[in-house]
Amino acid sequence: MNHKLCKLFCICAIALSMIGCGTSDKEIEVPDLIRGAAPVYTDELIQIGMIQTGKESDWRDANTNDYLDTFVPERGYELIYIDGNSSSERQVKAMYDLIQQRVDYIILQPIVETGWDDAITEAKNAGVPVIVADRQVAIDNALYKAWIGSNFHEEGIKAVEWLENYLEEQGRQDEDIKIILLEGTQGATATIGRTEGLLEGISKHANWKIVDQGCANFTQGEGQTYMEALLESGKVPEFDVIISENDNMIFGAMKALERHGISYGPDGDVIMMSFDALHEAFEKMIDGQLHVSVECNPLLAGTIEKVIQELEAGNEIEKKYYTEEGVYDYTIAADYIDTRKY
Ligand code: GYE
Repeated sequence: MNHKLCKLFCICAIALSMIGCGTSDKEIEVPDLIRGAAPVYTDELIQIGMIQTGKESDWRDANTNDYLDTFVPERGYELIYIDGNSSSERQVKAMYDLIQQRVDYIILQPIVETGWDDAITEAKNAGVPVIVADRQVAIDNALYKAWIGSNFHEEGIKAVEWLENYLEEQGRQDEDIKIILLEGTQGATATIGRTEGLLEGISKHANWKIVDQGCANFTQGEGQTYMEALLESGKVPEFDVIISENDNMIFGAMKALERHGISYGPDGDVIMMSFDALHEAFEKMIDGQLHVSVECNPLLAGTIEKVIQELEAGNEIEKKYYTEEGVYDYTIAADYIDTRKY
């Protein structure tokens, strides 16, 4: 692949001189299947098949845009983007299609961890390298090249630490604290890791209690309908905290609270916590509606591109690459909002 490398090097040099015009955080409509058009250099581009989960959240849109901005012909790539449309079956089928096309690499962002044994084994046998990103797959890691993403368990722990500090600052550390936990898609690493981290931390406080725990699939619509159904059922007459496993679900929950006349956020009663740290979450923290968002970085394509370049050069790579992430609450949101990239 030396000719590819040389081409890539030249293209990267040009692309680097253009940095600043390439990325956008704008939401764009992503067609179901995109083939990067590269009429002149097609046979020299590195062909990448990318299997996305779907369009369930704003985090996901930022993540998709990052791939579309990074793996472009000008940088030496042809991207075949496949939207999994929130269907694991569709994702698995896409994997077999890409193996058949003999793409140079498959980037897989699985919806759930299970069900990948046969498809990834097939890719390995066919000599098509698979890079897993964002969520993980529950298989022998020798079957794929590397995984790139967040430490979701650590994110859950950080959320609990924030709540401990906040309650202490408010002098409420000995109060009974009733928590509603809104979970993401079941079987997804982001849900598994965050839930484990949260439950581990929460269980250390005898006076904290989870009064309701349920799944809203990471979407704003389900966050709202879940919370509305819960409030209407009267099952949970009192609660102090809502922890939502992503920003979009808590935005939906906010609408439900408003409809029921319940005040929330630093300017209200209910303590509101979520994950992702979207730009909109910063706006809501500044507006006094959200207390904290634990960061989860969707911009993974740059690291993946480096991994691919190492593989092209025949170099050793790591098995796991974790992204660095912080915790942002309403007291500091205004200082950071202008630096946010998604
Ligand atoms: O937090 C959520 C998205 O897997 C980290 O999936 C990702 C999660 C993210 O839909 O907003």
